[in-house]
Amino acid sequence: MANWDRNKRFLLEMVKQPSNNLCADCGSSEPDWASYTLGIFLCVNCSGTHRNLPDISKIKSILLDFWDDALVEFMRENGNATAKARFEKCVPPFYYRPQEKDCCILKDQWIRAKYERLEFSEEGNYYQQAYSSGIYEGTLWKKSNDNKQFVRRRFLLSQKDLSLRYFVNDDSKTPKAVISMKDLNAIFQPEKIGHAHGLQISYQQEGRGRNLFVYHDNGQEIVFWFNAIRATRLSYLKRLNPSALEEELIPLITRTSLKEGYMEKTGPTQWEPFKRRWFILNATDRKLLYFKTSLDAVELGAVFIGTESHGYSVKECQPKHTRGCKWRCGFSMETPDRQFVFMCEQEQDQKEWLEAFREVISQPMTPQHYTTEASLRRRT
Ligand SMILES: *[C@@H]1O[C@H](CO)[C@@H](O)[C@H](O)[C@H]1NC(C)=O
Ligand SMILES: *[C@@H]1O[C@H](CO)[C@@H](O)[C@H](O)[C@H]1NC(C)=O
Ligand SMILES: CC(=O)N[C@H]1CO[C@H](CO)[C@@H](O)[C@@H]1O
Ligand SMILES: [Zn+2]
Repeated sequence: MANWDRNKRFLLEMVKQPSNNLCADCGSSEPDWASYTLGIFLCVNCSGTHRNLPDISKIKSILLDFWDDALVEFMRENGNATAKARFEKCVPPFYYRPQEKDCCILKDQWIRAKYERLEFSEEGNYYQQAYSSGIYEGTLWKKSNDNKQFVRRRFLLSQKDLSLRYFVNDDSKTPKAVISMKDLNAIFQPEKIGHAHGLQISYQQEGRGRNLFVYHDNGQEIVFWFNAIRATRLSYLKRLNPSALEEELIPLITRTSLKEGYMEKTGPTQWEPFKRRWFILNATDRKLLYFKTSLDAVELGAVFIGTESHGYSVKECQPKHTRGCKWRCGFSMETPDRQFVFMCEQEQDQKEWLEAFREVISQPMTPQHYTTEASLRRRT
């Protein structure tokens, strides 16, 4: 019993040290689990994945389990920093390191890559070569544009011409689409897509926002695709900005939108019935895109969001009428051309949209933004 208490105290001291006070795999704070075969401190969520790798990692709770002297000594000799030096020795710069908030598949594969496949323990690891070699090819399930079905499509990613193509048939020579790395953005959207491995690929074509929704049944494959796309995006960014530091380009590889979700919207006279639309607010290009549903391939429209001094503002409001409108939390957006009225389902949502718009409106515009504004206003 004496050992039980003393050893628990030792572990609680260890886990407070700066190198151990974050989960070794997702960086979340106050880890209270540990792998006593790898010598790392973990959050409960990551410990769940370790539990699925029993040949490599064995898990105990710091507070609830019994720790004998030898195991405590092992933890002291190892720890997060030692494990990191060994298992994260050569993580490619473009490789996405998941954080606490990220989806399960990213965290699960990061843990498997590090400890099971030893993907980052030596230079030129077999698995790492797969997504670093400049070309990646295979089939993915892609949501059909006409209905909710997913269909098999062959995809080909090439670093040489900085593009992603896909083909309707396995043996077709002519791609259905050639997507440039210029505006391509790939992010996991498991909830929206309704599949744990669901990946959304967004891009621009003829000035319109477009989406592809894909998944692969195998978790390793979809994360390889994701990182192969990241590698190709990084080559594109390097070619575009040859003098920039790699650290400056890495945050630009993939972006998340400021906010997305359903709202109800009426037409320009505000007497038209309200219609539910899926909105995406992008802080980078200051565009609010809207789609018929969350899984639509092509945008219905886009609104540029400028600054207050250019006549853009948002405020809470009640609409003139409520035809077609099921939701009650309204706000309006003023632009130089017209007023928009939006209805949100929940007050929380309304608050988040208002905050998101205010954040964009408060940022100064760049020359690129003036060009975007001019082209969007011409379109409407
Ligand atoms: C870990 O977090 C994910 C969401 O990020 C959740 O779906 C999953 O159930 C969690 N697993 C455990 C073991 O808590
Ligand atoms: C926002 O727009 C920029 C420029 O078009 C694009 O590169 C980026 O991927 C977009 N972000 C999202 C989340 O789609
Ligand atoms: C993922 C993570 O944040 N783990 C921590 C484990 O310990 C190392 C070494 O000090 C830290 O750098 C990591 O932040
Ligand atoms: Zn964790």
